[in-house]
Amino acid sequence: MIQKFVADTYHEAHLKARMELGEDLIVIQTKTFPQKIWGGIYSREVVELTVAAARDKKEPPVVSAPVRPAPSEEITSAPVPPKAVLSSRTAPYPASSGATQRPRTDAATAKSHHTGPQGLRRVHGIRSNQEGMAEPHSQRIEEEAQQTAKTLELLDAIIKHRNNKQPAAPSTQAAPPRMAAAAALRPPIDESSDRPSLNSLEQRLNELFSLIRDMKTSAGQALETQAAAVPAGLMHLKRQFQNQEFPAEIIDEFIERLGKELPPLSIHNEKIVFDETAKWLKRLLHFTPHPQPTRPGPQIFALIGPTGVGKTTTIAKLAATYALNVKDRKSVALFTLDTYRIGGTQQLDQYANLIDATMEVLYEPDDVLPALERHQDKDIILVDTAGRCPKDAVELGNLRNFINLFGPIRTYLVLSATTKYSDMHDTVRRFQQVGFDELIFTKVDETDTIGPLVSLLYRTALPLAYLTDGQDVPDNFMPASAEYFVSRFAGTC
Ligand SMILES: Nc1nc2c(ncn2[C@@H]2O[C@H](COP(=O)(O)OP(=O)(O)OP(=O)(O)O)[C@@H](O)[C@H]2O)c(=O)[nH]1
Ligand SMILES: [Mg+2]
Repeated sequence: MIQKFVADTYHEAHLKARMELGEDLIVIQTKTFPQKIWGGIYSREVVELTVAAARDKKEPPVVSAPVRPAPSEEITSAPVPPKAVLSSRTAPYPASSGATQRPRTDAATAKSHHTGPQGLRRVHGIRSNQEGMAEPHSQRIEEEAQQTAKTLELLDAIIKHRNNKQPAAPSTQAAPPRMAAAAALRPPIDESSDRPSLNSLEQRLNELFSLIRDMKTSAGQALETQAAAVPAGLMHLKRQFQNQEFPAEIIDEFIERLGKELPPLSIHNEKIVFDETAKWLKRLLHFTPHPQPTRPGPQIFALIGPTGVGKTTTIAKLAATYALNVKDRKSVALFTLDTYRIGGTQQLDQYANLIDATMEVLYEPDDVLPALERHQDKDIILVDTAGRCPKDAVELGNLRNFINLFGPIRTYLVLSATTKYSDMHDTVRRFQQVGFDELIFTKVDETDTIGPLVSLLYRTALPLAYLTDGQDVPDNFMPASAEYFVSRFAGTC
């Protein structure tokens, strides 16, 4: 039985169809068109679904009919099992596990078996969600149409595959692929009742199950052959990069470069590839802890960065490494510009007391020069700053003006290792407005993967000065080195 349902949204039309025809229905076509309202003064876009019912809603299921094969691991893990094919035709958006996935209220409805008032309430909720989306109505319908087209393409491929393996019925063979796909879903035309139609449909579904299983097996074999073509050493390395969450584009670049730069014989041996890669990374990345004084007078260091990344804690650790170094003890003064955050100055004051250093609070630009004059006798001056949102260009501009007042100064951009790669990259780009010389990575203890950190160093070519791996002051602080990353990469620390 084929029927048309018209409603404001796809969901409403689909719900109407389910209320009318039951759950076993197939959407044959989705169309939108303007419908005149208010005596033809305005028009609005409506959705029309053409739907085929597999059986009468009121008729009980046919017990003796062939049913779906019992779920096996192979079938449930198939890329697009027939059940999914059918439901993806009815789902308004393609299912996706990506971060950009839409709110899946639509999928909830597609799975829902509720009809009547309860089902209706759910759909109203979804509709208001949709209306809140920026995306225009017609674009959503277009996505639905694309999804349907993709499903049909898949079915075409399945049917071609079947035709290659075993001659199909003459009617299907003669039909063009798109029609053949539709024919695979359609019950026979000469049905005299709904029951043979259901039997036929379920039989076709069973055929599709076994065809998809075949396709999955041959696709798997093709992939294995392809993998065999990549040298074992590089293949293993690629998996290590993936485990360490290097971004995909960086992995491709690394593997390509390494394939060219490593000695040809080494790329088949996992151990040699690893050792050569470690050497390669050491040459490529820059590590610059403990700068040597370049002029007389105090060396001035400032830490800048987004909020809460650990700037103040790291200043305290850095101050302690200079002030508590028994072999080469330095006199240290701590300055803070963080009068913005409640408790910002007290936090640094407590750390200053711990290492017996002087602390100055600089409230405004005019405070900078007198404070510098008071501490000309110091070896090291460390300047703490308030955390700034990387997207706040005005605040970043103010910070730059303040920092420029110090004259020659070494500035570190502090980044938390728990930040995702794209955000770190963006922060680096935006803080270039303030200006900085090196990076510090904090909170490396809070992540299992170093891929984003190494990738950032590789992509920006910025030097890394220090790493911090815990909250304890003065511990949990270390000069940056290639060895640290290599041993984390090897999983030995
Ligand atoms: N696990 C871990 N926590 C850290 C590390 N460094 C700092 N923290 C913690 O991170 C939190 C924020 O540290 P702060 O030093 O106040 O950060 P901040 O960047 O100065 O913050 P704002 O001044 O507010 O921008 C505190 O709870 C610290 O103990 C680290 O290496 N590992
Ligand atoms: Mg702070």
